[in-house]
Amino acid sequence: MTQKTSQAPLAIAQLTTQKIVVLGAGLTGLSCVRYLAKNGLTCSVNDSRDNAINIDVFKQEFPHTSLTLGGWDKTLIASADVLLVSPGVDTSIADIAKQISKNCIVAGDVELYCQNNNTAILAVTGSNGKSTVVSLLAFLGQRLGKKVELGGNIGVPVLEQSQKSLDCLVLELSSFQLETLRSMKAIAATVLNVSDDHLDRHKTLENYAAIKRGIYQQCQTAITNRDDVNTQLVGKAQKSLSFGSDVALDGHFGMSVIDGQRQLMFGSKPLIGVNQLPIAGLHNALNCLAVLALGHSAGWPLDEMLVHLVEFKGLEHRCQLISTYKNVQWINDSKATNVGATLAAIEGLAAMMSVDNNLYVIAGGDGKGADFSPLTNVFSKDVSHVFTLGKDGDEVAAVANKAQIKNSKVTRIEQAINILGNIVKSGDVVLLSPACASIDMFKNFAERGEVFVNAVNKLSGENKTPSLPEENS
Ligand code: UMA
Ligand code: ADP
Repeated sequence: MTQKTSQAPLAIAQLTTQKIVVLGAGLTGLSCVRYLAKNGLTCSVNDSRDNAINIDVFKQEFPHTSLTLGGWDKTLIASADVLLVSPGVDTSIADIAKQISKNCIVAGDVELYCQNNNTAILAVTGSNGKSTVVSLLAFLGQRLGKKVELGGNIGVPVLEQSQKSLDCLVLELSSFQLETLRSMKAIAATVLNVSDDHLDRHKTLENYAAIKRGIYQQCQTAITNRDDVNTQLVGKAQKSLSFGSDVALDGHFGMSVIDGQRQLMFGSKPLIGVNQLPIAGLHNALNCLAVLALGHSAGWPLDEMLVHLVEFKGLEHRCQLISTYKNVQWINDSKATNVGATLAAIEGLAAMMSVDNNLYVIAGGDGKGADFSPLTNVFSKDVSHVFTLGKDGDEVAAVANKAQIKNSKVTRIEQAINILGNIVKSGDVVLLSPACASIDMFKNFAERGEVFVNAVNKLSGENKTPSLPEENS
């Protein structure tokens, strides 16, 4: 498949004579249609699912746009000069790949945005931590009085931000979005980490990591993670800097232990104690370093960022402390939908715990074909007991058996919480970190997290000492 060679073939002025086909009628697809319509351009939309969208609602908003549902329209795809592809649509499948004409431009919404906007971009990808990092970065930018907004995989299609005049767009990018992106010139870009995810589409970890590293193309500063070789820059960027959990060289971000306290560092300058950070765990300390590196690359003063860093509240369902009932930390990490996230949560929390206390983990769900064996060592080293549930709970149990730790099968999260209510002691930690998608038992990870929170609240509520009736004055 060859691409047209002109500098900005997706510039609006170039598109007026082109036949544009949008694949996928979800958030991204509709944002493309809306953006094109605002610029006086028409297109056709094709979605392979029957009930992808309410046709009447679509026709009301886009009366001049044709819509084909219920299968890939091969003739339509073959006729396209430009295919705008939604991230969830895999163009390598035969029904699409075989139809794409020789000169057709295949691009995503972010490419369309970049060819038509000069807004400064700070770009973030990685297998885990993207949403945390972009949210904290945007929070700091806003606290510093800048017009900063979030876009991309976090849930706001980038073209929805295209009408606003911003100082900076903080962009979360998935591997799916990076696959069709060529023209982004970010002020700074980072790959936070790479671990197994989406291999059903990208096939190998090497391929997936290479797609992620595509974020560095044409960026001014590439920000890499010294702890993760898969994030390293191959080739050149104008500038590069790094972060990591080791001691930092001058001009880079790292960690050192000073007077017994682990500190975030910029070169030899201590920035803030890890125990003062608003989000827990070593993985979140690394996330904070990535945020500081990104902000620093954008010229935001480090001292000012540090003032506001401590005000960040963290995101729901990501290693979120939701109760201290019985002086136990009850932690909701329902967003841990892959093995890498659970590994980070266990290692990060265990590093902060006394050896006398127990870490209890609730895990399992839909493993998406992942290999759970990387959990064996941390289970054996850091975890006392695993409660397994869901479609692939038995696979998690097999790893717990190999690690020679206690494990119990439960059918519901509430059942695990009720058992835990009777066995936890002061100083212990209970962690919901499934290492799996939630789709086998719940609508999404948020619903799974809420079930955990409600079960803990119910347990602590039921066991509260009844308050005395108010005295009459
Ligand atoms: N569709 C088909 N055939 C397919 C697959 C999808 O027709 O084979 C259609 C669906 O019927 C649906 C539409 O495509 O109508 C959905 O498109 P999409 O899956 O690309 O989803 P969008 O609604 O456009 O949302 C996408 C991202 N979704 C995915 O990457 C799967 C959202 O990330 C993102 O927030 C949004 O664009 C805005 O940028 C979600 C996600 O799950 C949160 N991301 C993955 C992740 O974080 O792991 C990558
Ligand atoms: P993403 O947007 O990449 O999915 P989130 O910030 O939503 O990332 O976090 C997803 C999961 O990954 C959560 O379980 C969280 O605790 C875990 N996590 C966050 N940061 C990291 C990191 N740097 N390394 C590994 N896991 C992480």
